[in-house]
Amino acid sequence: MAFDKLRDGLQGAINNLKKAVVVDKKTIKAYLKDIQKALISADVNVKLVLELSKKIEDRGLLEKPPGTLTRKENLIKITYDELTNLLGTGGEVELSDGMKVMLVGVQGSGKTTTAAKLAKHYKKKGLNSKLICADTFRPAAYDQLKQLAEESQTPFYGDNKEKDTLKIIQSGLREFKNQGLIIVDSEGRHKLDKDLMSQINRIHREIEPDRTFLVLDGTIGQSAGEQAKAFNESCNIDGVIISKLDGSAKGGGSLAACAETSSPVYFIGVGEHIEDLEVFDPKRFVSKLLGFGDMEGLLEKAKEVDLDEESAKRMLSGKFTLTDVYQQIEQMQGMGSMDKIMEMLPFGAKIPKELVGMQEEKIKKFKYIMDSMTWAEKEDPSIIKKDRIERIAAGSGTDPSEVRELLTYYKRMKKMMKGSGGGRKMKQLMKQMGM
Ligand SMILES: Nc1nc2c(ncn2[C@@H]2O[C@H](COP(=O)(O)OP(=O)(O)OP(=O)(O)O)[C@@H](O)[C@H]2O)c(=O)[nH]1
Ligand SMILES: [Mg+2]
Repeated sequence: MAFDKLRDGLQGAINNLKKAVVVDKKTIKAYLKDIQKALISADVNVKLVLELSKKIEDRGLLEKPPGTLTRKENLIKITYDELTNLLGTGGEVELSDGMKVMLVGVQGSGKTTTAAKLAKHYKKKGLNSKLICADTFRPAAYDQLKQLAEESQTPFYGDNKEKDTLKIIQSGLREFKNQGLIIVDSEGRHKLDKDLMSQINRIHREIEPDRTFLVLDGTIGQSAGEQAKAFNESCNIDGVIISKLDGSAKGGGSLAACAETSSPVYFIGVGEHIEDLEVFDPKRFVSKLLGFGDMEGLLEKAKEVDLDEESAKRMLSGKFTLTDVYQQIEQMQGMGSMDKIMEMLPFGAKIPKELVGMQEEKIKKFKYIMDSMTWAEKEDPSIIKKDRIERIAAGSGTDPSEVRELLTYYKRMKKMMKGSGGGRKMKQLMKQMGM
């Protein structure tokens, strides 16, 4: 698999470090050598690797370990921080019905496959995805996307007789009445040639997509940076999707190279099937690389996990939405034992017993359910009526009773936030946060 080698290399470095008796300059040097080797073999640019190890070294030598971390543990935490920085930004992109999304990229980078994957991903989240084939360059493009659209049961528009791409898109938009999340698959060319760029520019001006994503082939490693830069300059992309990371040992290189050009990577493609798309979240990604269990413990010990300030403020103002529940669950997943988490949440001891005993499985399910809700539904769950409950359950592969259970849980939490005990706890929290 794609990141196995990188993961093994990084975890090998950490294991060697753990065995060391003292943490002196020599130990740190040896540790950094291992880290460098792992990154370079994943095709991360040597200059970036050297910068990263310099930062780890400096911080490792100078920094007072936060919380109850030992120096050794802090070195690992610093590695986590710096790798997260190296891989840049990303995370879930909130799209909504009524938006137009355009995919661009060179030939064979994975645009058509990714278009179908995105349609499926956002459909699962409750959006009304639609696909337009705007590739008049490659003869089989129409059939390819049509078939993928059928597979994902997504409405499709294309016209294999029309030669003008712009006309096809305009007809498609008319046919779809500009409703739903419209994903436009565009054509690719051999290289970054002028024709491709001017074609994309022309479509851009006319169609004005709400989001433009560059699809990059992950097997090209660090050369991904050049492409990201070129597309950034000529057609103002909003972010990158890196495909084919399942079969490539160079994934680390392409991720780091995109980050270097300040192009956020939002998704990674990890297979040929339409389900093989993952949201790219650098923090989660790096903690997976370094070993989830280890990182959980470390971050907890460093007491780095603050309750998100925005979220806390919203709660204080009496507005408590499912988005907040979602964030809590996200935090819980990265943080280890439930009891510890409870100590940090503002409602402390007032947490319902059943939640404290809540299994990891259930937490995951709640997350899937919320992933299938729209943003508006998470902000105001009272708008979720019976038919939506059924669709959300279907979209998330859960049972309607589980969706209802989540909604009940939310209502109880909300009530608790309003209660007087909650208020007192809140004031404590406010004080702690210096508000
Ligand atoms: N293993 C793997 N294969 C992928 C992935 N994404 C795309 N592919 C394969 O890569 C090949 C090219 O993908 P397309 O989606 O046709 O690429 P494209 O950018 O639309 O190509 P053009 O339209 O010719 O420019 C196909 O055989 C896909 O099945 C991925 O994440 N993993
Ligand atoms: Mg294509």
